[in-house]
Amino acid sequence: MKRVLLTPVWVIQIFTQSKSFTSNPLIGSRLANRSGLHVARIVVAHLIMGLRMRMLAGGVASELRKTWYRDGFMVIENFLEPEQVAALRQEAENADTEVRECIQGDTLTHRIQLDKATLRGLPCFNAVLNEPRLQSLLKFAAGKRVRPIAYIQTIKNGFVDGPKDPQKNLHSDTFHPTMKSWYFLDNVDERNGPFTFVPGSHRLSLARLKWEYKKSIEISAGADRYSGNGSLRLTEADAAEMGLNAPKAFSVPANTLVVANTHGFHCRGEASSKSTRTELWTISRDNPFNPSPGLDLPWFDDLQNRALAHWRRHLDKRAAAKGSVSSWHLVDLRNTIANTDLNIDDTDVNSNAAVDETQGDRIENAA
Ligand SMILES: O=C(O)CCC(=O)C(=O)O
Ligand SMILES: [Fe+2]
Repeated sequence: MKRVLLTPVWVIQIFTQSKSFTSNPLIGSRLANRSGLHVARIVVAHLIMGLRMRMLAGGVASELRKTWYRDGFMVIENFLEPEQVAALRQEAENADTEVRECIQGDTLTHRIQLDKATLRGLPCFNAVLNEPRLQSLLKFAAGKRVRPIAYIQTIKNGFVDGPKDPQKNLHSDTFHPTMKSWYFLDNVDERNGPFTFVPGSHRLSLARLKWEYKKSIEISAGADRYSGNGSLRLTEADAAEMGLNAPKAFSVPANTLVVANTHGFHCRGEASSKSTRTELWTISRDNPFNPSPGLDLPWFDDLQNRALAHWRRHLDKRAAAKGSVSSWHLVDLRNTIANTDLNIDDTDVNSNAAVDETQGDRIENAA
């Protein structure tokens, strides 16, 4: 009965950004993927998102555009004035607001969601996020006029005992072009785990499509949890099979902006010691089958942030009812280390989300 009721939802999801092979039996159908469903979704999504990026390319320097299309990333050093960097650092350090934490392997990720109310208390972050130069780059890269969701994010490498951080394995976030950005407030190098990207791996070569076809059939028959969620992992043999470039680690000074199409293969580089990395981080994800890049409406931006915050609180309550905490639980920063024996309800990683970012983001962070 449940199957009958859910079938129309599963069919509709094929035409959205839904990516999980495990929660949608059509997306995860061996027969459908043998017939080319996964590959067809990739090709159509890439064509549409490519057009959407071109619609928003106007305000972006041609050199940057070229590297974006060719490499799948843009890097701008010395993005802000030194006084702005110092002011942002101070605001990030003193921010007295809600902090959420996700524990993955031996790494903690702390996030402050930069919604309207929070930004009122963080005027420097607010000013930077409103810079047209930043917004036009992010909108172009995302192929979407709606502003990305923004956070102050701190990665805390080696802060808990645990297995390897799963974000440190090369992966593609999802089957379609999608944007994330990092504006680093710290110097980044092998000590604190640089963002790492395989140049050109966002492009659809014939070899990539063959690999995706083969993988989609394999994953439909059962796979590791992350690939099953639609974030395909990359092994060395896979990279050789597709003739991919060597991964490039972004060891960059503080005050560098990195924007990446995380459909391309990427990971967080290994960190050589217990260390932290703080950044202004943004994510934008959309239905890649919708040809419209949408509109930048402040009320809609506010609404998506509220919906996300609401969803997180809902997951908190649901986990609390089971005597656990949600995978992105609230933390008292003065007490971070005491959090390591939490009972975490990570079933929320698979639950349907009210906002696209919520689902993509949580699955990413399980990625
Ligand atoms: O933090 C990083 O360097 C990359 C993590 C990652 O894979 C992601 O945010 O999608
Ligand atoms: Fe990722």
